[in-house]
This record gives sequence, structure tokens and C-alpha cells, in this order.
Amino acid sequence: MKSLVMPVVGLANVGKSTIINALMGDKVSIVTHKPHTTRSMVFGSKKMQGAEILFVDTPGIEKVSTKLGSLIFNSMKDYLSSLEEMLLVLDACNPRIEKFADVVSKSVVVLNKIDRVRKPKLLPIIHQLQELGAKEVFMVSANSGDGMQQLMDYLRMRVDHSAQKEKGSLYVEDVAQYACECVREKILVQFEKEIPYKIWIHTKEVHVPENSAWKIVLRIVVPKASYKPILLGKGGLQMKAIGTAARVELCAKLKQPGFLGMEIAVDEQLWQRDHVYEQLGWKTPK
Ligand SMILES: Nc1nc2c(ncn2[C@@H]2O[C@H](COP(=O)(O)OP(=O)(O)OP(=O)(O)O)[C@@H](O)[C@H]2O)c(=O)[nH]1
Ligand SMILES: [Mg+2]
Repeated sequence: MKSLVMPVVGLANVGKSTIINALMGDKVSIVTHKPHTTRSMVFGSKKMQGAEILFVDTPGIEKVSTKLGSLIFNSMKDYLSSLEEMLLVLDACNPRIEKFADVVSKSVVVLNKIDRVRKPKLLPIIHQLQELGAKEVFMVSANSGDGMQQLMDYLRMRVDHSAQKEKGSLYVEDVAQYACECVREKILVQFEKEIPYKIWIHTKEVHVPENSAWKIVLRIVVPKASYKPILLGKGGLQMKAIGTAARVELCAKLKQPGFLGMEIAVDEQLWQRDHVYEQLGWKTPK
């Protein structure tokens, strides 16, 4: 099978995850209106006849003053310089090309959110990107779907021209990670300020048989005891609503009914623990 690995990079909140979900025709990565929603690498494998594209969703490349934020920032800088090719997503309203001047020449650039900008405003941006040697420039609105088919056709053509790889799938879908992300998305949308950024979710139990009901139990770890009643809400109703929304989404994804259990644990040392960063995919420097 011919395959193409396509990392999708850019600043926070520019629509990287939305673009991947639209190209996949399926939700693989969570999306919210808040910056720094994605905090791990997320993989989505799009299979077509005899071809596969592995999209790699990545966190926004912007400095944040937490240990996790700076770990992500430094790792992403290294990752970017190691790449031979990437899909660089810029917000058409505020492209901030200068942040990526040194990688534009190895990028397929996607100007997203064109639904929010007048077309003539795009011309000097495109010109600047071409001057910097962009491989291609696409103008899209991932939300409305405008321009997305052209982007997909181009990627499909690129797989056809890429080297033959060994047979077999590049990627095994990670149900456990998706379940944690699904709950984190609902928490991000529901709660203001820092709480959603301070929690860590991991799986306690994952049982996903092929043709019968699934069971997934998650543990939400918070660094302060005071967060727990806030998350739970009055009579636990808030958490219940979040659980229900996530379960409905997981049922649709897994095409099976199932049980989603959640518990909240307090660990004041949470963000001092290396294994937390490692589970998120970021190695802490020794
Ligand atoms: N108007 C408009 N909004 C969009 C478009 N694409 C994405 N958005 C919105 O932009 C916000 C951020 O989208 P995400 O896909 O989470 O952005 P991201 O780049 O993955 O963000 P991080 O994971 O935080 O780095 C969401 O509210 C999306 O609905 C678009 O084409 N037009
Ligand atoms: Mg994202």
C-alpha cells in the first residue's frame, strides 16, 4: 500500500484539528474554541483504495508558561526542524508567517478560515508565501468545507507519487486515548479558565470487544482538592452531563452501545510526575 505521513502544524487555534477531522471525514481529534486544545500528537489514518495518508495532529506551537507548555513548545520546535514536509496551517485573518519563515519552503501551506476574510486581502499573503518557497498554497474554510476537496485531491495525488511502503496499516486506532480526549473536550468547553488545562485523564479500564458492548473507565486527576466539587457540580450533575455527552459520542464512534465510567482523583503532585508527561507523549529532560 502506498502511504504518506503528513504532520499538520501551526499556531494554536488556527484550525489544525478541524482540518484533519474534515479531511478524515470522521472526528479523530478534539476541537474547541479555546487555544491549546490539542496537547498530544493525535494520529488519523485515512485509507483510500490502495493508499493511506497518516495525518499527525500536533499542539499549537506557542510558548505557554507551564512545564507542559514549555515541554511541548521545545519538542515541537525540534520536531518541526526534523520534518521534510508538513501541512502548515495559518489563520487567514492573522497568518503570522514570520513565525514559520524558516519552514515555509518545506510546507504545503493551508490558509484556513477564509470565511472570515475578504478575498483581496489574501493576495499579498499568498505572494509572500510563494516568495518564501511554499510547495503549494491552499485557501480553505475547514468549517464550511470551502476548498477542502482541492486539498484532499492534492494529497491523494501526492500519495500516488510517493514511494511504495511496506504493506499493512501505519496506525492502529487508539480507542483509550480517544475516550480520554473526548471527555477532555467536554470539560474544556464547559469550564472557564485554568481547570481544563490542569487536569489529566487516563484510562483505568478498557474493554472494547469487537461485536458487543464496550466498557471504558476513566480517571480524571486534578491537582487541587477544590477542583473536584467544581467539576462534579451540584449533586454530580455537571460530571454526569459530561459523561453522557462523551458516551453518546463514543457509541457512535465504536458503533456499539457501552458504558463509560469516570472517577475524580486528587494528586497535588500531578504536574511534577514524569509519567504524566510521558503518557501525553512528551519526554521530560533528565
Ligand atoms: N470561522 C472559522 N472557524 C474555524 C475554521 N476552522 C476551525 N475553526 C474554529 O477555530 C477554533 C479552533 O479550532 P481547532 O481545530 O481546535 O484549532 P487547533 O489549531 O487544532 O487548535 P489547538 O489544538 O489549540 O492548537 C474552533 O472554534 C473551530 O471551530 C474555519 O474554517 N472558519
Ligand atoms: Mg487542535
